[in-house]
Amino acid sequence: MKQTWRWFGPNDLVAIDDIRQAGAEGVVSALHHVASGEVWTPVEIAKRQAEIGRMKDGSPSGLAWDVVESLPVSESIKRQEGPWRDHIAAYKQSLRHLADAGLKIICYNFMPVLDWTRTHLNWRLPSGATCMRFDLVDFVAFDLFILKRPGAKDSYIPDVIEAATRSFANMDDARRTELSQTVAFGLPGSVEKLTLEDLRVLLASYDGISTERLRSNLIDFLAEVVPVARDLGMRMCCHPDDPPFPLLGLPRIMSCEDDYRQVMEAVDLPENGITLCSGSLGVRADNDLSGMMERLGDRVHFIHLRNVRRETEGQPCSFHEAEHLGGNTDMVDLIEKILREEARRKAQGRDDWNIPMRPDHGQDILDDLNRKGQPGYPAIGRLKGLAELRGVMTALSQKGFASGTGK
Ligand code: DNO
Repeated sequence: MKQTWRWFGPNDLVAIDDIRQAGAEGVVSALHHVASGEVWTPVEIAKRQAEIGRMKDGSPSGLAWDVVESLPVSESIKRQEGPWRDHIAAYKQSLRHLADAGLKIICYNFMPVLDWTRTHLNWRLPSGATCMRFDLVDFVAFDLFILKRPGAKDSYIPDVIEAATRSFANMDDARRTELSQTVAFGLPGSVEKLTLEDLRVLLASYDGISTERLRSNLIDFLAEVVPVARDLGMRMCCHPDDPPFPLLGLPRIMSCEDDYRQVMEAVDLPENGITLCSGSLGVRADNDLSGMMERLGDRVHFIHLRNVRRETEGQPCSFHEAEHLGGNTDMVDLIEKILREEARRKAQGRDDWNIPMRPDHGQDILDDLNRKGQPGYPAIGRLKGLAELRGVMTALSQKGFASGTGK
């Protein structure tokens, strides 16, 4: 695997110098300042490449922009409403500009309205470290009593509604505001920063859009853009829903193996691929990550390695972000399956055998706790995650797993 690191651009509190010192071999980035539906221009792309290529003192960083995360898909495209055809044309144009600049791997998602969502950004662990958490009860409290979504009560079982009612009654104003901002205002990388009113309007715009309709809109989008990506020698890779179950009455269509299988088969080209995010998919106990890597590995073009600890059973459920080798996903087994896929590609002479991965998220530890950086993306927590993952990768490779000669 090529060890990469997500960088949010010049405003990121983690510098290119830090990324280099963490031992990353490449960078994942996006033009977050360009609105979805607009074209990414060659000038802006080149500017970001130059920023990645230099350290603070002007010396070369030795790092390049390897993966785009994300080239956002507009809400119009997801709903097939308004200027969606223009947005698809703009998407193709951005792909052409990115390909001209040498960028080949494009991550995107098809989650309506909200990208990833949590209820706590700094949840204290017994060690004093903090992590992100999704507490179903608090999320339901947000939905019922802050957002006051019409029909919200029908989405949840009575026990959860009762717990949410109690939880909301016990929250002080500061926690209510924090919860509201955490859920609705967008986390790093999300395209929109929404107010509650924006959120209500956007949710209403999905009235009548069923799961099947959203899936067919995704397939229509891919049928347009994947052939373009293919001609340009690029690979698209869809990020799973996070969390991987429906939220706020919205459909979610990339939450499990069967979702991926349907979309991969509908546009059956190798360039129609997957971002295997172990943290997002790992929230569901019925997602067998290692099995997915074995069965769908051929289409995996980008990997996020992260772990979660489920706190309740079933779906939807509560969970928090665990250490990279802790949590419910057997990370060693998953890495072994990835290394085997890489060995298989190498044997076939494929030039995409070195799959880019990034240590996804990280707990806030040591100086991270004082820096107040981007939620989920601290310097030291991620550095620790990368170091642990690198250790597993190295150990397995040296024992011959990567060449398929291991047990
Ligand atoms: C969260 C991220 C997501 C991801 C997008 C990809 O940490 O993994 O925001 O970047 O969903 O399109």
